[in-house]
Amino acid sequence: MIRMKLATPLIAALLAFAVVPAAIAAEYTKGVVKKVDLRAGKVTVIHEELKNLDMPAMTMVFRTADDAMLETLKEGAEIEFVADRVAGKLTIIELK
Ligand SMILES: [Cu+2]
Repeated sequence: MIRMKLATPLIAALLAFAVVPAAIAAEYTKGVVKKVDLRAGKVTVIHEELKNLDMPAMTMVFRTADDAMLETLKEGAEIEFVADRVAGKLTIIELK
C-alpha cells in the first residue's frame, strides 16, 4: 500500500503531461458557443480576452482543429479553449 501511495501522484503527473502536448504554455480562455455550422466547419464563440492573439473579448467565428472537435460543440455550451492562427485562419486548437 505504501508503494501505491507513492506511485499514484507520479502516474497522475505523467498523465497530465501526456494529455497536454505542444501547447503547455498556452492559456485556456473561456467562451460560450453561440452557433455551430457543421457544413461550413465553423463555430461562433463569445470569448473572453485572448492574450496570445492580443484580442479583446468579442463574439467571432473560429475554425476548429478538426470536425470531431466541432461536433462536440453545442450551442449555449460554456467552453475553455486555446485559439491560434493556423494557415492564417483563427482556429480552436485545444478544447477542455
Ligand atoms: Cu475574437
